[in-house]
Amino acid sequence: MFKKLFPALTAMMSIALLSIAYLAPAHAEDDVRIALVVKAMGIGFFEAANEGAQEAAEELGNVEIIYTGPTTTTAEGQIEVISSLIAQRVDAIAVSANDQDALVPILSRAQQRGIKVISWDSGVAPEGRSVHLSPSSDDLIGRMNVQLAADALEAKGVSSGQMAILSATPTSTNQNVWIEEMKKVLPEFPQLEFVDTVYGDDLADKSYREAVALMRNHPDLDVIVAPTTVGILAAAQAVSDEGRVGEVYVTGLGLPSELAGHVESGAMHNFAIWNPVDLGYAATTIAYNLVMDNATETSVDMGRMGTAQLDENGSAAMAEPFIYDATNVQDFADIF
Ligand code: RAM
Repeated sequence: MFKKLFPALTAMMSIALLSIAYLAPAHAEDDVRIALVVKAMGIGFFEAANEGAQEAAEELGNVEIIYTGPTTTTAEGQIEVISSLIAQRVDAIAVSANDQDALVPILSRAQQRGIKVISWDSGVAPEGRSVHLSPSSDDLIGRMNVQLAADALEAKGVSSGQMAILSATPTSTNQNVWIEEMKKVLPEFPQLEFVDTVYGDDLADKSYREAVALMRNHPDLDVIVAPTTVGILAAAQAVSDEGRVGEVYVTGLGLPSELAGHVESGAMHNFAIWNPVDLGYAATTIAYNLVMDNATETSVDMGRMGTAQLDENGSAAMAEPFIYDATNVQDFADIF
């Protein structure tokens, strides 16, 4: 009897094993899979945010982070990436958007399929996501960038001067809001004459060329304000290469690890940024709590970063930016 049954049993067992192997997804069954979609791969700021996301994943225990994004900062590239994440049936998508409106249709589709969607850093319009996490309040960031330009004039030792903005892409939600806020407070800084805005698309080479062009088109330019980590680094390099250190100051938002040398060379006096590791950590924790149905209309927990207080649009701000100069930039250069 057993002899007869044995081959049949082993055949059944191997079919069962094969089908288990076939059906088993690459991730553990109960893992919460959170996709961190960035503006583009290869940007230090987002890599630091990914470190924070990994930290949150470890703390939460059953989270897998999928760190992804297009090769350049386009909405089309992000739409492709998001389509593939929908096909992979991730649990949540946390995106820093290249365009606040262009991503709405694909993210609405994700939401219809039960995927939780948040934006962080650079926002998506409310129809396309449930929560948006800004690094800090927009008006504070705008005012701070103008103040940094005024600080640069002081460092240069002039009482008034020209300032230009080198931004990321023309459709970048965060930079556009910050520039709007900068323009609102400019009248309070009569020493600053605002002369131009250009776009380096968060590409190192384009940002560099735009910075060089700014200096050529405005021979009396005193300050380049770049509210982007890619732009600020490229502009500092361009000022150095053009031999304009001490004449044109660069400031804005950047990473101590990338800029310490330029502060030392004198191409920059000071600059600001919030902690990008914390931002990735907070975004991941929010996404996780949404998946777990652990949020209310007005608040959601961000782990060690406290509680995000959501306004009527589901937006929250994380913390205040910090200012770096020759006295402290080295202390942070190893962290982000
Ligand atoms: C770049 C990106 C990002 C922005 C920072 C300051 O890394 O544009 O969205 O928040 O700069």
